[in-house]
Amino acid sequence: MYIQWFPGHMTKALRLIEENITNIDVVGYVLDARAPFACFNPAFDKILKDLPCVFVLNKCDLADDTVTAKWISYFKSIGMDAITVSIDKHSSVNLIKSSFAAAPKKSIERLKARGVYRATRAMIVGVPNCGKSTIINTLSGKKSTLVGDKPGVTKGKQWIRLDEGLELLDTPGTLWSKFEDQNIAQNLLFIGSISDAVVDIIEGAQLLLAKLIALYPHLLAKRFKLELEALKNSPAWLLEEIAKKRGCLIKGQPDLTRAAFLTLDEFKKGKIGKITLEIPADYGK
Ligand SMILES: Nc1nc2c(ncn2[C@@H]2O[C@H](COP(=O)(O)OP(=O)(O)OP(=O)(O)O)[C@@H](O)[C@H]2O)c(=O)[nH]1
Ligand SMILES: [Mg+2]
Repeated sequence: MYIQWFPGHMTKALRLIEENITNIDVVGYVLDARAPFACFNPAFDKILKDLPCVFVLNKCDLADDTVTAKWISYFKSIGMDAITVSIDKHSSVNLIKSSFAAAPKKSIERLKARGVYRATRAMIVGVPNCGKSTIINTLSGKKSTLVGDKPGVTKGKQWIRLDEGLELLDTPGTLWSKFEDQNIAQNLLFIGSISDAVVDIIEGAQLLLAKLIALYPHLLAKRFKLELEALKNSPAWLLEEIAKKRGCLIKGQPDLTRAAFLTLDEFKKGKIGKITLEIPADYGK
């Protein structure tokens, strides 16, 4: 399966980010904690230049805590600020705000030196569906921007003013314009940043099962009530087995499409367990 997904609105979104960069003091770079490396967008290297950047590892409630700790150590080791947050943690709000406040913001310092005081302007960027708008709503304490469990919910830019001297710019999700490494594209599909509609869903689910067999066999076996031995079979066999066990049948035969959607959905919602698909060492990072 070859995945390529760069719809027209993403070119527009990258242009929007580039056009607004001169007004920004700090960037909140949101990464899905289940696949942080896949969430890096090489296009940002050029656009964000030397702006201070806080990496926000989001959806930590769905990720493997041990691996999340490894990612935080990795960011520290390269001198970058990174924080872990999730929708279910109230402490996330203060952590994000204080990280933006602590980032060294040359633009604000220059203004202060001239006696001018204004709010810090933070731009929130990241791949589709990583939780940018949710983070903004959590910070503002209300539904300031639209969120949804599919990629491409935010279409344009939107400024949200918070009381305490912080203004946030929500941006649409953007991706790598071309995936040299299909492993990255697959991980983005599994975490919901690439639309299911652009792939062969059965093949996609089999690829996910292959990864889970390698990385988290115990969780997979437990969720689908299988013996560990059974995971020695092929992912294709496993998907059929899932179809049978979950009653995804058409005229008594396994309905692989339904089983594939079910498998991907259970992974995305964290029902298989707290899982991270990437560890820093694998990416030479
Ligand atoms: N479990 C969990 N779900 C989250 C978290 N943050 C966001 N979500 C969910 O992830 C989905 C996507 O959230 P959005 O805030 O719309 O993501 P986005 O990055 O703004 O997406 P685009 O606008 O499409 O680029 C929603 O269903 C959220 O409820 C989190 O920390 N944990
Ligand atoms: Mg959004």
